[in-house]
Amino acid sequence: MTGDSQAGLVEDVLAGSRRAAARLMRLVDDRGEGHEEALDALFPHTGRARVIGVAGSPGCGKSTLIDGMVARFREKGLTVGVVAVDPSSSLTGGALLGDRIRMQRHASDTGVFIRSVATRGSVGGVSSSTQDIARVMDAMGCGVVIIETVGVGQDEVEIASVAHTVVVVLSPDTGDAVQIMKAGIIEVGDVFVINKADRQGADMVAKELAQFFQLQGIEDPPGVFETVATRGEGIEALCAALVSLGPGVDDRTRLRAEIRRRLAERVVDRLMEGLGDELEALLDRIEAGESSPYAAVDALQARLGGGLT
Ligand SMILES: Nc1nc2c(ncn2[C@@H]2O[C@H](COP(=O)(O)OP(=O)(O)OP(=O)(O)O)[C@@H](O)[C@H]2O)c(=O)[nH]1
Ligand SMILES: [Mg+2]
Repeated sequence: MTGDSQAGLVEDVLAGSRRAAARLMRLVDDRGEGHEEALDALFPHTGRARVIGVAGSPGCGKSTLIDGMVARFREKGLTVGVVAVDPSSSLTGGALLGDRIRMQRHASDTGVFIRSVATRGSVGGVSSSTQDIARVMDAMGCGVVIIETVGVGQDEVEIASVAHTVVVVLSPDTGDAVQIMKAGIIEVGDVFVINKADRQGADMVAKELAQFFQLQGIEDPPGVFETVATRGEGIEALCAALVSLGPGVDDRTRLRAEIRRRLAERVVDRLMEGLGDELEALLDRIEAGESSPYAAVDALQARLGGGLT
C-alpha cells in the first residue's frame, strides 16, 4: 500500500467510514505493510472511547451478555465496537466465529462494529492486534469498545492493561469461582457478573465471592451483578454501573504501559529483522553449544555500541 492511499484510509477512518475501518482493521490484524504508520497517524485521535473488557471462562456467557450490553448502549445513543479475542481461530481459521459471536441481531446496525481476532499464541492472550483494533474503533468514533476474552488466567490479567474497566463473568456451571480466584483474576475485576443466575448454584457462587472479598480484607468490594444473559435480565443495572464507574486504572498509567509495550515490540522486531541471515547462524552456534543466548545478546549489544542500555 502506498503512503498516499494509506493516508487516505486513515482520513476515511477518522471520518467514520465503516468500510475504511474494516480495511484498516484487516491490515492491522495481518500486520500488513504500512499498518504501523497508519496506527501512528490514528494515535492522536484515540483515547475517547470507553474500553470495557469482558473476561471469563469459556462458555460462561460472555458473548450473550455482550449482545445485551450492546443493545443497552445503543439505546443510550452510543456507537459500540466489539472485539472478540478468539484463541482458536488460528487453528480453525475462524470457523467457530459464527458460534462464538452471538450478536447477529446487531449485524445490520451501522452503530455497531464487531470484529474477531486470533491471539496467535500471544503470551498474554490479548494480542497486540486486539488493542490496535480497539484503537481503530476508538478513532472511528465508537463511544464504547467492548473486548471479549476467553479463558482463565493470563488473558484476563493482561486485559486490565488494555481496558478501562474489567468485567469478570462467572457462572455456576463449573467450579468457576474457585478457578478464577486461583488465577488471581480478582485483582483485575472492577465489576463481577454471575451469569446464568437461572441455574442452580448461582447463589453459591455469589456467596463464595463475598466470602473471598471478606477473607482478603477488601473493604470496598467491587459490585456483583447477577444476570440471565439469555433473557436480558440484570443487564441494565450492569450497564448503568459501568457507565457510572470511573476508570479502574488511571488513564495515564495504562497509556504509558501500552506505549511501553508497543515500543518494546517494535524494538524487538527491528532488531530481529536487522539480524537477517545472521540470526540462523547465531541459532546454529547456540544449538551447537558454541555460544549461549546471553553471550549472543552481549555480543549484539556491543555491536550496537551500548544502544540497548
Ligand atoms: N441458562 C443460561 N444459559 C446461558 C446464559 N447466558 C448464556 N447462556 C448459554 O451459554 C452458552 C454459552 O454462551 P456464550 O455467550 O457463547 O458464552 P461465551 O462465554 O461467550 O463462550 P466462549 O466465547 O465460547 O468462551 C450458550 O448456549 C448460551 O445460550 C444464561 O444466563 N442462562
Ligand atoms: Mg464468546
